[in-house]
Amino acid sequence: MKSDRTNRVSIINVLLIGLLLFCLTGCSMFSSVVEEDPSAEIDSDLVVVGFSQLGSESLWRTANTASIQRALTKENGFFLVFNNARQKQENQIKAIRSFISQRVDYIVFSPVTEDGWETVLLEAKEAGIPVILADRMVNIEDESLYTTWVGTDMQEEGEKAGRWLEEYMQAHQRTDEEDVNIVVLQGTPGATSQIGRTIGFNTIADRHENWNILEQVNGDFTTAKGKEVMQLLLKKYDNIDVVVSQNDDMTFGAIEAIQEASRTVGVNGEITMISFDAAHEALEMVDQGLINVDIECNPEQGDKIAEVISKIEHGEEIEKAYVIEENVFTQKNVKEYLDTRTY
Ligand code: GYE
Repeated sequence: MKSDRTNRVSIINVLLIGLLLFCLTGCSMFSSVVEEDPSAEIDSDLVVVGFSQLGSESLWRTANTASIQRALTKENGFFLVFNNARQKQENQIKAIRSFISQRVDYIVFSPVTEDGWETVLLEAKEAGIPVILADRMVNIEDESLYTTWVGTDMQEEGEKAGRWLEEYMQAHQRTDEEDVNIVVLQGTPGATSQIGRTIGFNTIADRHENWNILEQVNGDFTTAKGKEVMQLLLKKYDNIDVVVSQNDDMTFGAIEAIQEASRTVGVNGEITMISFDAAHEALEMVDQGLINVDIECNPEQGDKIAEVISKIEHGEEIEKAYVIEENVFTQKNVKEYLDTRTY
């Protein structure tokens, strides 16, 4: 087992050096494939983990990558092979296949969307490599195709947003007869966070006849797309009361679009802003009153993933899902979290 690992690690080392040289000589295609330092001396006891991150579309994603890289270090006994799929499922499938052929000990991956993973997960299972899903989920019938999942309860996050709006409307004495016109900026279609937050919010919205969802549009979890779709929505509707934006990055773009259209947002503005993630930059905007509420989604998943792998290594029982705790931030409670926020 030990010498097997040593062989694998040295093969990987050679591959990494080759890849680095390849990149240094002008290849940009693979520039983020490997972030390990290939020249580093590798301990043969290290647990080799292939991590396929879905992209770098948001502050949340950057924090999530950093959290996993911080946890799966050499000091903690891991050798991490990192791949950034740039929001493309085909890149993730390629990365997973390459991890299988490198015979890594574990595959960690954050699936960009839920469908279409059966074949590659079966290949990993047949190769005897445990797969740990991080953040998003896969939609498959055979749950034995992955070992466990570490993430957050996205549907609950959507419900929290809806419940906050219910209370807000009550506090502002908006009666049930008065229409509340809502637009929803959705994340990547088919991603667990888009599906869960949509179902969660709509479950609460369905209870209110006067909540009028004008449109739900794809903003792809990015600031640029968030701004673009918000500009279109503002041209189309002059009666928007609430924007539900399924991540902070889209919220930044939406706020820019709204302000450029000479409209106002937030606690003292015309348009109520509901956001998700609670990155530091967004929490500052909650503090300033530009975002009314930010539903936290916790990207700090690295330690839990490291813990789960260690448990498997020690032959301990593990759960099929680990759900990370999260909070809701408004102007009332945000100050106490601002200083300690790491992302
Ligand atoms: O909210 C968003 C990111 O899947 C929870 O993906 C994640 C989401 C997160 O791009 O910012």
